[in-house]
Amino acid sequence: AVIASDRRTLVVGLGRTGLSCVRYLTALGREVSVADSRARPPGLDALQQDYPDVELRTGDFDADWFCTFNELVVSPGIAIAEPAIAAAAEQGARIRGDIDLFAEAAEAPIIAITGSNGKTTVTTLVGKLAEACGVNAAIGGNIGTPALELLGLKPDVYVLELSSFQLETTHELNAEVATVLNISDDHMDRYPSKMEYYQAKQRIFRGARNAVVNLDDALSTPMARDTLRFTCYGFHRVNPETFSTREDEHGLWITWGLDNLLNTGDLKLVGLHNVSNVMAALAIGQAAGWPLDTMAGAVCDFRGLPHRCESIRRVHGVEYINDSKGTNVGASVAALDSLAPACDRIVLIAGGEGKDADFGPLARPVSEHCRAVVLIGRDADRIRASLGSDMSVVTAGSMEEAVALATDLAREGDRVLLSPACASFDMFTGYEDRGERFRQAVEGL
Ligand code: UMA
Ligand code: ADP
Repeated sequence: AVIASDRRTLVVGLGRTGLSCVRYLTALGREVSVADSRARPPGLDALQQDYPDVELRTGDFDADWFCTFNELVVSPGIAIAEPAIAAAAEQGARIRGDIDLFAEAAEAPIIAITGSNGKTTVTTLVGKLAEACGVNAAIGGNIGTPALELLGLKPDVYVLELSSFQLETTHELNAEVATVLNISDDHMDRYPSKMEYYQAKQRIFRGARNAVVNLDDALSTPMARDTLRFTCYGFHRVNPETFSTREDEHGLWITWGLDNLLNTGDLKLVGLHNVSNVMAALAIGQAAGWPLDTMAGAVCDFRGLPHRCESIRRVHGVEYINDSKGTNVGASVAALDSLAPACDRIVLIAGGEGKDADFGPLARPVSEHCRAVVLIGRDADRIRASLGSDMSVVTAGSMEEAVALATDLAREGDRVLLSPACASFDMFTGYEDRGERFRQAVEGL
């Protein structure tokens, strides 16, 4: 028998996720309360209008109150190490997240995509492949629409982009296809060490049937193999049952097994990291059983997303590229390495809120590919300290100033690249705002 207290759930956080959890749980007839540390959390009006009976407590989390619940559904923006959450867990409360609730209720197979970089690009591309193959896909998760809002859409398949925060609170996802695209440092302000971040990502494989594995990144391989079926991809590893690449006089090909599948010159996406993303998407579609020829045509039509290595404009022989979504060191390293071959030198605009990252890995690509670096934002000095002393580095107080300085430093044949390696919240409302300000400054030149 279910006792009354078994039915009391505390939803922690009232952002998009929290609100989706309130909707879902109240529809199941569960008694829910909500906690949010902010005085006026974002979903407040919707909650008060649609759920006037749901108790909401704002301000500092109250451990005593948290301990009166036996289930906490925690939003991804809140660390489960928060003392009040840890205290409730200690008392035996079950700590879960929206994806855990979703996995229990999903009515169609789940394709689940995580990784430090490329998640949104691959998730969107997999959605396009599904569409081309006549498969009705519902797309959500970290990409924007909370997963619980996809329930009821009756799709053929769910395609979810998942963050390490969402996976941390997911016990069994049971995905049809799961992948960790790559692992490099991110969110080190939320994890005690790389190990915890890596382990959170690995949870995506729990209960999965197919794993898509990036042969170029050992950390993308499932730790526990069980009965998982592998579909692999990676550069220059032509092999049966593998998506790979081969170079010949016609350029770089993507291969499936021993056969050339498509020429990367036909892709509209820019950069080698995107060739990796295309192979990942094809491998996911292959694991899901979609027709290869249709997928090969559809990847060539995909133009990519704004703020991700997006070419804005060419002025006096200098191409300006907006990679504002390059929000960690690994992303900016990939952007530099993959954009450098098609230009003389790069003038990099970087900086912002560094999330306690180690900027050391930026030094090599900066010294190999950059003519100069323009730094902005709070952690500019930390980045400067990580770059070689022979690199020309200047600091700017605004995006407009950064673009003007970069323009002075660039020569014909160069690229000016905004790829900050940092979060944006010290100067902008988000990466879109930062990228938009870059675009406006470039268009004003
Ligand atoms: N917050 C508080 N107090 C609270 C609750 C939240 O200060 O009590 C703050 C958090 O610290 C965070 C912000 O509010 O800064 C938003 O947190 P949230 O958990 O309420 O976020 P949601 O609005 O529910 O959005 C979340 C994801 N956000 C995060 O993981 C921070 C969204 O990903 C996702 O699209 C959405 O769920 C739907 O699934 C965004 C993101 O930035 C794009 N993700 C990170 C990333 O991609 O790097 C992980
Ligand atoms: P995410 O959703 O994981 O943040 P996006 O697809 O939005 O990933 O891309 C964000 C940034 O990460 C891009 O602007 C690019 O700089 C970098 N990036 C994209 N794909 C890859 C990849 N496969 N490997 C390394 N970096 C990548």
